[in-house]
Amino acid sequence: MKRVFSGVQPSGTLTLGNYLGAIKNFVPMQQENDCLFCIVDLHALTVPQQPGELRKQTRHVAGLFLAAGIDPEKSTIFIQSQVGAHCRLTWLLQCLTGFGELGRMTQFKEKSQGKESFSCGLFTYPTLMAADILLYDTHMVPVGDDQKQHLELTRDLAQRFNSRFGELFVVPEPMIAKVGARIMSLDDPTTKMSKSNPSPASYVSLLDEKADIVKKIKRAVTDTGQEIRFDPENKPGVSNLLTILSLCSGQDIVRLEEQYSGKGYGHLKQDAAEAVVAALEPVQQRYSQLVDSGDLDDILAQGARRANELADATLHRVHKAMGLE
Ligand code: ATP
Ligand code: LTN
Repeated sequence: MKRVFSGVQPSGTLTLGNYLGAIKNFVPMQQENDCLFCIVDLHALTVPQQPGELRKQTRHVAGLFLAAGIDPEKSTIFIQSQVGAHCRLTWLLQCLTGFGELGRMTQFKEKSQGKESFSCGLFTYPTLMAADILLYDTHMVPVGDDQKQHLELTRDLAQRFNSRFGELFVVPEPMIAKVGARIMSLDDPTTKMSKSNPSPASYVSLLDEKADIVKKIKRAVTDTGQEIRFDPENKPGVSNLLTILSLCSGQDIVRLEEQYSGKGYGHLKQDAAEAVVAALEPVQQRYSQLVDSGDLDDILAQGARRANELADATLHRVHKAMGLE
């Protein structure tokens, strides 16, 4: 059995981008793999968070994992801060990471750009992510396209550690979907849809009401011209809607292009909106049943127990290899 690990930050209400680019792809992986899905609250702290909100959003992500189809009987769901080994391995990895390596991370450059001040945590974020992954002997990491560079650093750190201290870490492979790995903002299709975007018109939240979803998609920025064709470079808005429609309806993008030949953007928007509503409806229904039930606490406690066992065993091996024990 292969080990799968992925994390989602409780930094806001999850978006359609998180769902199509990551969480939806977690579900089928549970059949044949040992999966761990983590709510990475320590990562969320790299930018300011309001404590009550963070607590609420952490439960929210756990509830959405379950509502999206992650089965706690098959997979381990846990909260990062409940497993102390993540921080302890982060320090050890930081001592193997070059300052320049972290300075080249595009997510850091984007998130720090134009800010008067930002935390050291924002800078060292990728070493915490590497610790998350390496603690569990992870083979595969399903993520969106934006995490590719962080995964490369994780692989480099695993290899660096192994060559200095002996083969200890599994070198993980990223799993990035061919379609949907980068869902774009609705109001600016040249930037990634992000839950931290201050403009709610830029994203569909997984808990948006039907009328809001329709309104947001109908107002999505499209491109000049009238042709409906998949061409992310020249037609980013239309290509984003085609991607969303394809993933929510299960239809191939090439077939959709044929189907919309000669039709206007209005048709595409209407159909994309309906497909998103239909895709999210079952998730929203399950979420409302789950979030207030006590089951969630039990699932998270059980998840933390298993994660702590696995992570402590790895940390112990790392300590021995590095001369700390
Ligand atoms: P933030 O906006 O707060 O930085 P985020 O939504 O970009 O957060 P995460 O919550 O950590 O980041 O992302 C969880 C998963 O969703 C990751 O695998 C990430 O690659 C994926 N993801 C995030 N945004 C998109 C998107 N627009 N399209 C596809 N996948 C995405
Ligand atoms: N950095 C990721 C979230 C994340 C993650 C992980 C993803 C933290 N730890 C481990 C996969 C594996 C993000 O911002 N999307």
